[in-house]
Amino acid sequence: MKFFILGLMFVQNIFSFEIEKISVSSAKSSYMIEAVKGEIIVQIPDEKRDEVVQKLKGSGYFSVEKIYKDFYLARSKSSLATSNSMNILEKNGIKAYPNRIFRPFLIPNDPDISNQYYLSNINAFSAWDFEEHKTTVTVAVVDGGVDSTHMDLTSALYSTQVVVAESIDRYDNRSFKIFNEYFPFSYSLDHGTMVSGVVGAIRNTEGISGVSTAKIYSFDVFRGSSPEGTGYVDEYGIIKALEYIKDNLSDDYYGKVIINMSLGGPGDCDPLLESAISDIYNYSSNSKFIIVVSAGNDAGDVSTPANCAGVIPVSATDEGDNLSSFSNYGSAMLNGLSAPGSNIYTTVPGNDYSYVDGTSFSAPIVSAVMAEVWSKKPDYKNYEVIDLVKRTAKDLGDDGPDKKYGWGRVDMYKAFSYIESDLSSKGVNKDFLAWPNPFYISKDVYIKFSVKKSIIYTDDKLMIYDFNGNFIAYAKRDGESGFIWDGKNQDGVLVVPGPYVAYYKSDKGHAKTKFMLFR
Ligand SMILES: [Ca+2]
Ligand SMILES: [Ca+2]
Repeated sequence: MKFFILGLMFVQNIFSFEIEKISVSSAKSSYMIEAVKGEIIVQIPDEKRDEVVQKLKGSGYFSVEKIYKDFYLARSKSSLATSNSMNILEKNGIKAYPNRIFRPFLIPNDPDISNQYYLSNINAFSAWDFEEHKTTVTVAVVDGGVDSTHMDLTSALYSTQVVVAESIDRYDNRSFKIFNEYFPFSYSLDHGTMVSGVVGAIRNTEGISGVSTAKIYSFDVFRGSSPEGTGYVDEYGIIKALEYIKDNLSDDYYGKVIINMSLGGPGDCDPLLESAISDIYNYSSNSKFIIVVSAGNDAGDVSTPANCAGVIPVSATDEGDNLSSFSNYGSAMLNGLSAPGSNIYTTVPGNDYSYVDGTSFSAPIVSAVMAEVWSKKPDYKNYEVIDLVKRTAKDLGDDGPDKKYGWGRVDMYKAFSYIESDLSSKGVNKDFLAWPNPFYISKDVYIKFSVKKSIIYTDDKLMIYDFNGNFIAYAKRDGESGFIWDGKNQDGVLVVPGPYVAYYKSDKGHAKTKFMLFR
């Protein structure tokens, strides 16, 4: 791999490093990356350490600092461009890599008139019909922090947030201050609140519902990056966050942990990322971690770290199950999945909501589906969860796993049906179903219920309750095994949007199903 300067662009920021754009060419193609100017990451075997450090110091590097295992960050005065650094080292037979910059994968979006279509697209509403479960699964959102006072997020969050913040001492040593913040948290980017809403906005009648009921552990790795909100973090910072998760979230208290990274940058995976990622997977004997990463928004090849071995890269789809125009794709997707990423309605800071676009929002959908599967099946190993979600995804594009959609667009209902063997063996048609679900009063007029033949009997009734258990109305009989309801209470008044429960009871048995009602 050769590095050379194509054009220089310096971005001033509040800490002392400068960002440089460099062109990287591999055997296949060339592309621009952003990296910290004058810094390189070098892997130095222990037996060669003194010799290599000596060489580095003789070539203009004033600091060589161990950052992870046998990886070192070498810093020159920033007048030494990254590509020159690489060249000098290559001449000396030392493999070096740029300290790359990663950014969140958000695209500004114009509001559009739709709702949380992504929930029905992945069959979340039908999936939620399955029995509630209480096993803790944590989604670690490695992002720009979260607005912990958002009414749709507060109770989904742990009471602490981890901040990975750059710090440079008076001797010019770079390091990361890692500290806990307590409620209410600060946040460096709105992006983290948007991603968190998709993972787990609270399922109630207010605002939106996230895909899962997972607990969210928020990380702010963009703290201190540019104040205008176009945050970034270097590879060093990402490594520190991953190391923190491995060392601190392996405790049983957090249950299984899914690491969501809706960020990245162009280029191949490098040995430092590979090493940190494989350490996470190898860390615990009970395989309690999964890493899910957005594929990126350049309509080009899959970004890194999404292309690193072991992580689940996620491309974006739209309402019509087509690849979103901005979504990255490529051979790394053969290990990945796709999920809605266009027109995603989610939480933004200040108790507000907005439509957003990007693979940034596809990854948390996959993280959330995996979290739900894992909380139902806590005995599953990580690879069993990954396998199940892949095998139950809706195959799109070319037959089988492909470079655009990976194993397909996630289907939460199919994933759930698969693990509920008692249901899948009976076939879903025989179950007590609400249809259509979600139920839009304005366009659907009635929601229909089909009751299992085995429990249909005389003197039966189907009652609608709200989520707090308050009786709302009786559904009307419609045919032999069906009922309909028009969304009105017993006084003929339309009810408020939100989740409801239908309860059927006869002398032969009873059944319960949940559904979502929208205006
Ligand atoms: Ca809500
Ligand atoms: Ca396919």
